[in-house]
Amino acid sequence: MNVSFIAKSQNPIIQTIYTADPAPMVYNDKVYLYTTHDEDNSTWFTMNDWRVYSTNDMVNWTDHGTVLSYTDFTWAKGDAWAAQCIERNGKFYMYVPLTTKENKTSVGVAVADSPYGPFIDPLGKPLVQSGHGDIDPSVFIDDDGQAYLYWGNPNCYYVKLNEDMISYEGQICYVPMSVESFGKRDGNQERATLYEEAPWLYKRNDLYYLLWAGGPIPEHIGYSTSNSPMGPWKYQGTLMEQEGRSFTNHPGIIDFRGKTYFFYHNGDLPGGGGFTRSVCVEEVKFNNDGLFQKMKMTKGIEKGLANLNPYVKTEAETIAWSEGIKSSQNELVGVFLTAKKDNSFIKVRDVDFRSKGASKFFARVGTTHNGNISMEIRSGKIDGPLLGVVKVPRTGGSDRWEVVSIDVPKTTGIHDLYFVFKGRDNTDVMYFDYWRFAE
Ligand code: FUB
Repeated sequence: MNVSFIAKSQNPIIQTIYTADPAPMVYNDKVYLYTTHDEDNSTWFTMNDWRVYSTNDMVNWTDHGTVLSYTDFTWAKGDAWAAQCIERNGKFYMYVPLTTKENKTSVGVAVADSPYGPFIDPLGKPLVQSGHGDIDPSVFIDDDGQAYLYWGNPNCYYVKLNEDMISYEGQICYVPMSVESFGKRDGNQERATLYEEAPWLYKRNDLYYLLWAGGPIPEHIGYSTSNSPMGPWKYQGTLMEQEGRSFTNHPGIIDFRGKTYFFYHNGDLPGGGGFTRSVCVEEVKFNNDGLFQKMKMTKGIEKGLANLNPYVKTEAETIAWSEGIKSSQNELVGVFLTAKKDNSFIKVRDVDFRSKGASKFFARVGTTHNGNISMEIRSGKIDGPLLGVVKVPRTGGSDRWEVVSIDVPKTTGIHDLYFVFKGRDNTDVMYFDYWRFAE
């Protein structure tokens, strides 16, 4: 990968682990991104848990680790596939598909007091089961307070959720799979329309949008609109054609600080593919009639929405771009980074030192190696001006840490920062938990 690509890339937005099935949520002027997690080297949808990331600026993303696992549901045997979380009255409801111990697909729900969890299963059983293809739940609360749960492959189902968000009213409804609603699929007897899976319900200016992954495989993203959250739906075409080395895709869309963002996944990370996917984001543009302008997969958001304050503790896992880094978590420090090899690095965008300037740097680090392990702090580019070098003490493991401090030349203004990890001939070079600058 050459330096100019590094400088410009924001997509995929998570590089430290494989993530898929993005489910963004806006809460208290911040974006939370719930994802599924493809295990490394997967050759199937081997997925055990759900993760959450957050951002204040759409370019630096903080990894909050695993928030829920299929093992948190006593009745489930696996398949932690595409989920979505929503807030109501200060509680967070996460709708998840799971395979039951009886080998049936189902949708469960878990509740938390915070977007970071811990989430618990209030029912001790599935919330809803149609008997066929109960995957990919998507939740939406309309302006009148009525909540809807959509899901399903190859059928598309919905229920009206009760106000408690953990029960529903009436029967499971089938969305009619008509060509007018979902477009025509050629030559497939089983599916008459383009609808495959992954419904996502969204509203803008009184128009309801149902986004979905469309077939035949490899999937594209299509969408339909309606004047009601229950349809009837009118097919409006393709939002994003198939591309990006993954045979599935999955839509998620939010409004945030006056802009609209579309999340999806592809296989674009090194080692990526259909079972090792990565989440990406693009800004959405609308036509005057309210329909989407078709979009392509790009290198991502070019301009962040806010600067980052370096004078407060920043988690090492707040990252705009990284290479050669893995994230893990433990009881002691929560989520932390492991620099896997010499010259691996993370980039943090738009760090605002202001006019007062920084002259000290603190970081919590560790390594198992003796001597010659260091972390360079550079500004602007991976080989940009050197602000300092932290010599990393041998702590003995990721369960033992030291806070180190160094003086740095007075640094003012706004810069991208690069933390470059040095340890020639070593693997798992060092661990990095947090950093902070001071005057
Ligand atoms: O991630 C597993 C499955 O692949 C999801 O449930 C589908 O939407 C597709 O992305």
